[in-house]
Amino acid sequence: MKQQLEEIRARASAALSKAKAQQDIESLRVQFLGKKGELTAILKQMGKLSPEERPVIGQLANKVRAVIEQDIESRAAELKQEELARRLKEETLDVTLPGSRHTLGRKHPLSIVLEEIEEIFVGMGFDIVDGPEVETDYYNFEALNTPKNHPARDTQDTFYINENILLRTQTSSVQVRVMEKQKPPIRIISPGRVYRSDAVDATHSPSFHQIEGLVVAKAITFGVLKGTLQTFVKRLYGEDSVVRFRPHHFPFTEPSAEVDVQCFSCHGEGCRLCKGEGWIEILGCGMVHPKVLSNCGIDPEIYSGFALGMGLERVVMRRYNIDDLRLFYENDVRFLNQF
Ligand code: 2NM
Repeated sequence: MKQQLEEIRARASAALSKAKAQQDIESLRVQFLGKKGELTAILKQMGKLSPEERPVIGQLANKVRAVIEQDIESRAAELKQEELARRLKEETLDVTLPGSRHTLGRKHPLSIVLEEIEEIFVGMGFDIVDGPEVETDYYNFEALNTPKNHPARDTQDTFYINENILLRTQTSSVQVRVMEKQKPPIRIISPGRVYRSDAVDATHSPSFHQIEGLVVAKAITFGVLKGTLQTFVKRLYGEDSVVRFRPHHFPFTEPSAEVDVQCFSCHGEGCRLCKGEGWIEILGCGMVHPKVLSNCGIDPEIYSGFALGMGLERVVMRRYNIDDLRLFYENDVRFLNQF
């Protein structure tokens, strides 16, 4: 029995040294020390021994158990060390590798120029107002002195939801809403998206952006309009800009005008940028039609006003020499990264 115990110890030791994983160690523990293990099997035979032999073998058995337990523990510790060494080697982190860059987005060119225009008007005391893009026929046309038979209402030109509801074709509808609610003096701009039933090409889009301005107070004259727009154009295009007013027609203003700025590339000589004209059209404007004022509950005998409207895309295209407006809406970062 003594020999058997020695032999178990030797086998356990050999097997443990070959164990490759914690699982192997665990099954060896069961094999040698478990309830149905080899050591227990020996101890069960202790009854056959003489009273003299019993304590000697008992002691030896305990020693063998202790040795095996010790071997198990040290082999487990070894394996843990090996595992750590392996992971340290495998999971090395090269801190000298270049980092992964987080690219920051940037402002869209339309936003850059819109904010600049807003700042100019805010500097002259204007408020910025917003309104619905889905409008009623009344706010988009009727209130603006654009009656049912007016060509601007053609279904070819306007997106109708139904007979009475449409996508706004101008942000003047916002100004009608403000005039209805607010007593003069009124000094606002209403930038925003507008819609026209146009096919997409380099210079047309069914959806684009407008900035409209409105001033209503006592004693607002065409002179105030000219002064305000001259200031605006000089702030946008430089102090030496030359501005000209040309008579025009809009249903919601009387008199109406279009504003040109002298070509900043050729100074009026005529070049590619101004298509040989020497002048570049930048906005439409006029004195608010008395009918529009009274439609909005403002007495045209007491108050007068001027209004203006310009297309944002066109301003931005000229600023950055962009020849195709589709670039604004395609979200190609190669384009957007340039601003
Ligand atoms: C333009 C040109 C001229 C305009 C008129 C109004 C309102 F609401 F007061 F009647 N808002 N905007 C206006 C006037 C717009 O766009 C080319």
